[in-house]
Amino acid sequence: MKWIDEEGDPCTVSSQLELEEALRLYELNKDSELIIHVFPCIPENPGMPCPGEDKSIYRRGARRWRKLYYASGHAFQAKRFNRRAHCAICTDRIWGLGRQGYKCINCKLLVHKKCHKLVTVECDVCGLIFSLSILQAVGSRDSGKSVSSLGLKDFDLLRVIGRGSYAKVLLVRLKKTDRIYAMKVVKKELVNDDEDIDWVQTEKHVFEQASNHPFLVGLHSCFQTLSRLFFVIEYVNGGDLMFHMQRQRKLPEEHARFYSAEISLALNYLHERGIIYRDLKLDNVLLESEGHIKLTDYGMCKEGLRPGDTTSTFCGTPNYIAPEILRGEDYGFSVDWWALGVLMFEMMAGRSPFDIVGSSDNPDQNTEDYLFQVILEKQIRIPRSLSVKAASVLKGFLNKEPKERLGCHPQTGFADITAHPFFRNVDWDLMEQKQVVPPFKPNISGEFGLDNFDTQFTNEPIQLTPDDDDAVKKIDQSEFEGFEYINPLLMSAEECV
Ligand code: ISQ
Repeated sequence: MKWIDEEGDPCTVSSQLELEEALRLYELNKDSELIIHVFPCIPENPGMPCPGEDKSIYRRGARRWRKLYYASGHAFQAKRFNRRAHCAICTDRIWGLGRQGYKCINCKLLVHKKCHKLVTVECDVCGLIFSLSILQAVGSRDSGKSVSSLGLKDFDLLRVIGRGSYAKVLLVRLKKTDRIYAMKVVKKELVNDDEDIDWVQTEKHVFEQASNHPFLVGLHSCFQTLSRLFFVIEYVNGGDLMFHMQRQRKLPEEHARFYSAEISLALNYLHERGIIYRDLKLDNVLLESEGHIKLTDYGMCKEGLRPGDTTSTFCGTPNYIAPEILRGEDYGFSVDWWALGVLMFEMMAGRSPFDIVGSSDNPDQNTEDYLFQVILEKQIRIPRSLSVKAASVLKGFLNKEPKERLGCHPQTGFADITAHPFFRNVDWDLMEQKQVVPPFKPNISGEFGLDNFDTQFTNEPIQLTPDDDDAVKKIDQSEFEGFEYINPLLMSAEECV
């Protein structure tokens, strides 16, 4: 038997006790319906479908955007607990079928669903502004006045500023406020299997968390049309590190120290929240107008990892992929510290640690497989022009063995980085408060700083192609239910009304 929980996920019911629990929850939650599917046989292995079970019957619910429940500044998400967890209100164990517990996505407070309204302690992560803004937003919703979602009509589309395999990034103006944003546009027809759905959901969820950190680009809002998903993102006008490296060739160690320290703080913030970034590269490090960094693009992130947890998906940008991924091993946060090593090498040496002299003339050495072989086997040679401390930090991050890599010790990982001689003079607290003056202030020229973006993009025509009715008909719109979002932290008072 499979019981469909409130999120639309199937839960196996394999004993009378579990069936009674499903019935008890149905009564307790005053749910409008109790859905149970009965199959003639049991799954081959736990978690596998039963013989004859068509998984598409669950698709609607299973992929629905995770709902947030707000109370005292907390943003709770329903969760299923497979370990011992206790409610912070009544202290009883959170147990039973389905998502009986709520977990605050910010401070991780655990409570029973039935207890969440009793929480009086404010969320300590977001503090007062967050709860006030949420209350403002929720208050107007509860009083029947909806917080209207934004739409394409609310924006002037100004220019193309970037493009990836899935998405196009536009520079846009919110008409109501004249504020400028970046807008990531994803065609729904490209989001067509479970992995793609996960990707969009993860990106949105990481974005929501990122809005609380100075070195991560934050999300303003999300909306959709029949054919597209839109992420309205904070606009960072100084260009990316790839753009700047193409003009500087290599950076003084002092500059590389500043950028790598800010990047380390951003990565550590994500790791502390169970998120592996998995896509650190020069193109994803943006510079804001003063010269501080902001990481962007969370589509490759993996979330939900607890300390010591691992994952195994093969992904990343070839030049930055860590050896443990190439070896097909399970991996964790270590892959981000490897990528930081590659990026620091590129900044200080002006080339990749895996560039092979003359490889462009030899077709055999110009393949991805050859690059992977080099990453796995070649000993990294640090240019003699670099200082001893720089050479040591690069060797630390570029250790092919993740257990021995700088930053990867389960208990002291981040402290090992901050204590490394290369970072000796960094005041990490000042750095995190953006109180350290950046070594380079981008020249914000051209309208909106557009001179800092590649003309390959900015010269592209801006219009979005009209919807193709036949393609739109094939899209299951229920996949995208609940995608709309407005970030109360980034909204000004007049926008909220
Ligand atoms: C924000 N500002 C500038 C460029 C961007 C590219 C991708 C995502 C967000 C961005």
